[in-house]
Amino acid sequence: HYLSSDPLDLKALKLSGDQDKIDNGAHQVVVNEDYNGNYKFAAIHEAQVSRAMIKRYYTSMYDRAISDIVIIGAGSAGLTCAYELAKNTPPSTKITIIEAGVAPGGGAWLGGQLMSAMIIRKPADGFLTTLGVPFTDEGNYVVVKHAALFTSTLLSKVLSFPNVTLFNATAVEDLIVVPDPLAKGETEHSGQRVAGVVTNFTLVSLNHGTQSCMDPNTITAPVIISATGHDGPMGAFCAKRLASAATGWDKPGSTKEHPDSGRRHEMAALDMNRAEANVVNKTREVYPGLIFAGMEVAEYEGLNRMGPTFGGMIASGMKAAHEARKILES
Ligand code: AHZ
Repeated sequence: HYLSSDPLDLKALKLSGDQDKIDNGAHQVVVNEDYNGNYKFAAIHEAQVSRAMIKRYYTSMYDRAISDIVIIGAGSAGLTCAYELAKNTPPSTKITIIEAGVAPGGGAWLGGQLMSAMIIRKPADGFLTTLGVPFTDEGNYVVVKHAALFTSTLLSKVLSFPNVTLFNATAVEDLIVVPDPLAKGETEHSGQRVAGVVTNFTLVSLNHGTQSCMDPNTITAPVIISATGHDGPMGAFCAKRLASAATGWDKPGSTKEHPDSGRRHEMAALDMNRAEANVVNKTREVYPGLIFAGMEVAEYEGLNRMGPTFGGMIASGMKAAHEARKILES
């Protein structure tokens, strides 16, 4: 039943070298929805499946490297926010949701103590009416029979907006913090603003302690909404990052202690433009006979990290070699 151009004919394809036939899915559609022993699917080539996923995923990543709004965390708060924004902003607004878990929804698949019912106090029940989620009215509050009904409805509506993109199994592991071009004079935040997020696949983020440097990726956006909850391996992520910043620890070059590690220094948030030159310029003998190079300089000096750009490492390595020769020759 197969045409000669059928992609399942690997030998013919290999001989012809015709990648178009794989890309364009040249195949014969012979289907039969027969549950009496003769069910037939349309033929498919494995590469079609791979390419259908890869093309979409990496096109999305490419597109969303510059977003308008990033929402961190797809729990009840993050998803509600995404819905409200998608409904009330122009359809060209790029709303990007980063969710660390494989399953979006956070804790909103259940009510309290792992029980099913979801209690919502008035007047927030208006949102259920907007979504079309059924509930019972108990006077001062309403009850959705199962939290999963709320979350699955909200999730499906959020994902139906063409301008909403969800990257799940992806964690925000730092913030991009840059000098704020609009800041006037000395401000509480040293004239800096958040300008994006630093991301990695969650499985990578959870393994930084077991492998040396697995560099992240970045997404820039003028507005970041952090709704990471308080539980789980990365809960309250930005709240903790900002608590560090409030001590002055996060200001590049600060000499204050990091509140968690107690170390005098630790690298600051990501800013490619400041980070690389600072690392090179601060590469030096930090203790008689001990030179720091690369990101250890950023850790020691509390400098910005640069993310996946390696010129600073090369130049810092060069400078360290130069400093070492100076010691040897002195
Ligand atoms: O996986 C997390 C969850 O889905 C995700 N998340 C956390 N850290 C992240 C990171 N990068 C990307 N660094 C991350 N995603 O954020 C989501 C948070 O959802 P949630 O349900 O935990 O938070 P929420 O604020 O939407 O809802 C909280 C629900 C609670 S907890 C609570 C109590 O303990 O008293 N009461 C309510 C109503």
